[in-house]
Amino acid sequence: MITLHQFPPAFDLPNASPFCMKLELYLRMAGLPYLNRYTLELHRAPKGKLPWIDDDGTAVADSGFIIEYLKGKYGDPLDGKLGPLQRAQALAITRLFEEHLYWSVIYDRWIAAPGWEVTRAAFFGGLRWPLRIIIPRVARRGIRAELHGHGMGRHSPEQICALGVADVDALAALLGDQPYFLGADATSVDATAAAFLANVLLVPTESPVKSAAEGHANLRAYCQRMAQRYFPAG
Ligand SMILES: N[C@@H](CCC(=O)N[C@@H](CS)C(=O)NCC(=O)O)C(=O)O
Repeated sequence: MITLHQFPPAFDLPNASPFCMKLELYLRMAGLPYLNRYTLELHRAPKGKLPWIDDDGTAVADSGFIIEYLKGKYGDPLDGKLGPLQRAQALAITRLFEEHLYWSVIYDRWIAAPGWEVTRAAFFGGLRWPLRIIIPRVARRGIRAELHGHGMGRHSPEQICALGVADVDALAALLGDQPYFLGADATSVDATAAAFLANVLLVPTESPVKSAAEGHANLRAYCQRMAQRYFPAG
């Protein structure tokens, strides 16, 4: 049995970590049974980040490597028929979400003042004093350092917003009027896309990036379509 180690749900989403939500969505899309284990124990994760899986004693970390592992062991019902061009498009779209848009989402949640108020209350509001004061400060300092290391955190707030909005506009153009990112059928890139878009559109934080996404009817409809199909109770 596959055990999925991920953060506990937050923001009324299956997961407020887009990477965790991506993997749970992939498991559902591929029809693979799994058990959820909600955890904050990053030190137990093989690479110190969530999600990771334990598959009957085999530990695998990183959502991308996990999906490759699952395809190798259980088959590839979603992407098996894709040609080289579609695979290249999927890779480019995945990188756009995970390696670029992700960082403006992180900035909006953890650094921009309105987002931070909401994030602090949602993630740390339940802690007892003085942890309620100390932990969020330490966590935010770590995120600030990560943003700086990536490079996104070196830009002005206006530039970070503009970069995020440009990503969202490009993704809306790539989706166009197709039901899924690669056409008529859902593929694994939709696990990434729907998880990241839900973490932009369906969160209680407000930001120019969220407003830009809300301005694209196709992105809103896509998110709804994916949620109804794969998280029908949610
Ligand atoms: N490339 C990894 C990224 C995972 C990742 O960044 N997870 C974040 C949550 S969204 C995390 O665990 N952060 C905790 C930390 O860095 O300390 C994947 O695809 O799984």
